Amino acid sequence: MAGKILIIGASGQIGTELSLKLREIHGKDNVIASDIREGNEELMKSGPFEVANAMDGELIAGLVEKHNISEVYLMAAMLSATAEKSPMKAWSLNMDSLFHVLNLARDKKIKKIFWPSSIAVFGPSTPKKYTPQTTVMEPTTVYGISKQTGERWCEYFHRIYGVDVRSLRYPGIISYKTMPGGGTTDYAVEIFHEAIRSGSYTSFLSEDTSLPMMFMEDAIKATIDIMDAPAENIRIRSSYNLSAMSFTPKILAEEIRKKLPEFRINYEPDFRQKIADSWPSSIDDSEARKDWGWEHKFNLASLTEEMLKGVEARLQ
Ligand code: AKB
Repeated sequence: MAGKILIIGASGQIGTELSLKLREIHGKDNVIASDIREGNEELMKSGPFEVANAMDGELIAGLVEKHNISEVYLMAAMLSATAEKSPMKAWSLNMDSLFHVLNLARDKKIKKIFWPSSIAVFGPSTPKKYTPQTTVMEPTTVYGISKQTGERWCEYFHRIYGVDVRSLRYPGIISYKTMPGGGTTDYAVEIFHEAIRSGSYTSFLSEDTSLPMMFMEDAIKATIDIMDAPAENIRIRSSYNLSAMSFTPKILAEEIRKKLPEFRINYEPDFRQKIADSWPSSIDDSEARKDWGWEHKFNLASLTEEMLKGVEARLQ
């Protein structure tokens, strides 16, 4: 690797585990974690950390120079549910931070960017089942609009300036090390914590709401795989569909009950139901499988087993 890696938004749900994995691969001093707030103990102890606001372009440029950075993973974002409460703030964070890193790459200060998109780029007029890579995209959430716009800009910077930017449309990501914050798919993480802590959970999505989901280990693998793939294999420079499984709260609860027979679930859909209803229920990710060999490992049964084990160990 010519330079070091900078992770912006390293204290978040995906940023934490991505930082840990990249440090394992490249060595701790070659991966600089940064976020507006410090992360959990495991992250803070694992290597260098810089407190930085992703919206401060000068600060980010300064970190790139100071640490001789060649690759940036921009994981900072305001997610779907929180963004609906502060639309302008979400737009500024999600777009400004992206422009800062795209401009650094255009100006040849960095060589490669990873930027996550989301299934939120799709909207109610998109085909809901096995949503194809290229289709109608009319997102109705602030978060979805910002991700779709970001995708267009990534492709533009690649086409016009030759920027090597790579992106994935993440489904809901399920993990136990760091809690997600402000997403619509968060129920699928909360449910495990409540199943172990109290034996019951009230879902903010209805029992039959099917959404695309993925275990964290697979999401990290996909992120590293797309970044490691030869540039010529990355034909899509907006963002790749990515999929592992789809399930509803009811199906997930049934899977949890196989291990914890006493577990109970109630349903009290709130404003997040509308967001979920506007998203695909399953995703066709054949382009990612074809172009750079994407394969997922975890299904509903193995994800549930890992989550119950992981959450239990953390709550002890
Ligand atoms: C959210 O629910 O907002 C995110 C996402 C699907 O991008 N987890």
